Parts: sequence; structure tokens; C-alpha cells
Amino acid sequence: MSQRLSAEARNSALKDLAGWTEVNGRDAIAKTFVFKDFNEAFGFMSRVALVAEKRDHHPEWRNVYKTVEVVLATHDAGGVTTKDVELAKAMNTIAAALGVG
Ligand code: H2B
Repeated sequence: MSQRLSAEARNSALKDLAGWTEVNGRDAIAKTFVFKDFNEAFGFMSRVALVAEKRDHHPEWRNVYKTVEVVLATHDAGGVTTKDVELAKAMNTIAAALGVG
């Protein structure tokens, strides 16, 4: 099983993850993506869903029209692990391909 990252390791990883921040009161990281419209937001979620399923590592997320709020944590480990950092990176790459930084 993946190990929770130390606060130091998590902060260091966050420096390379544009837009991702720590969640207050919980060992998790979060980012809100805002797309052009619902079509792009849902396209993002569809692409991420394929990656998540392949990795057996899934986001907590909420979609309202063109906005997707994401929280990442490894439930089995009770906090942020490298799996979350890697999924956050993949999400940033997918969003960038859709023109969202
Ligand atoms: N996703 C996340 N974010 N955390 C987990 O601990 C997790 C998961 N565990 N996806 C996986 C599924 C586990 O429940 C299955 C049985 O492998």
C-alpha cells in the first residue's frame, strides 16, 4: 500500500503542481478547474476517468456546468500519497491540452 507523504514531501510536491493546494483540516489536495463550457468540463472528466480507472485511483470531484472541483487523497492510506501527486499531474496535463492552465 502507498504511504502517506510527510508534510515536507507533500509541500515539495505541491510546488510543481500548478493550482493545487492543501485542504484545510484534512490530509488531501484540491484544485478547481474552470473550462470554457460544460462540454469541455465533461470531456476533461471523461479523460481523467479513463486514467483513474486504469490506475485504480479515483478522484473525489464535483461538477457544476463548466467548473470541476477536485479533491485527491488515498483513502486506503488516509492521506496524500504519490498516487495523488501523479493523478494531479495527469489532470493538469489533460486540462492543459484543453487549454486550461
Ligand atoms: N482511490 C482513491 N483515491 N483512494 C483509494 O484508496 C482507492 C481508490 N482505493 N480507488 C482503490 C480504488 C481500492 O478501493 C480498490 C479496491 O483497489
